[in-house]
Amino acid sequence: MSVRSIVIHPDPRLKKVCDPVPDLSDELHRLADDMLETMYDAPGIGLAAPQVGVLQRLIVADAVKDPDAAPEPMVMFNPEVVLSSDETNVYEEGCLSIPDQFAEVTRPAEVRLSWIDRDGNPREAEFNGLWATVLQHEIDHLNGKLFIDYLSAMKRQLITRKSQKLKRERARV
Ligand code: K1U
Ligand code: ZN
Repeated sequence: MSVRSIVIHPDPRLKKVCDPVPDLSDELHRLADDMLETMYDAPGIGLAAPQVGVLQRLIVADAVKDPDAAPEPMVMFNPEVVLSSDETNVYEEGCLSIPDQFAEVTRPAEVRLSWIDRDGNPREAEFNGLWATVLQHEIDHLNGKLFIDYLSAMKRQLITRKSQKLKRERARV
């Protein structure tokens, strides 16, 4: 397993609609393992394949908040929202592709997802709380959407400029 480098906004790869994953392969399993390692290393609670430069529909997440609790790594190939609640939740979101920037985003409080698991089995389950927020944020990444796309044009521009500056500074060192 290895830690991959994370694509920083603005970058055209973060605006692309990703392709469905065909049959699972050793290469895709390796990518999933690398993404989990990259997420835990960051540290983060989710990661989508385009954030490591791969334009395929794969996400990983672990939204267990308690640092003393056992980790719950989740790997989802071709995840889809099949049902969303009318009830909403507001959460201050961050993004590993937009370091140090946070903003409140309103999303459905509960979602039912379908996906293909690590073993190639089709799965469906409901998620709420932080899990629902993170998984929707990650699925948005697969559709070329970032959390700043929910903000006003002015806030989005401000955050984009800050991220651009940070990206330039990182490229210099
Ligand atoms: O997709 C990503 O960029 C990862 C992102 C997921 C996310 C966080 C919060 C709300 C929605 C989606 C992150 O993990 S940002 C880092 C973060 O939130 C965090 C890091 C360490 C401990 C706890 C949270
Ligand atoms: Zn993100």
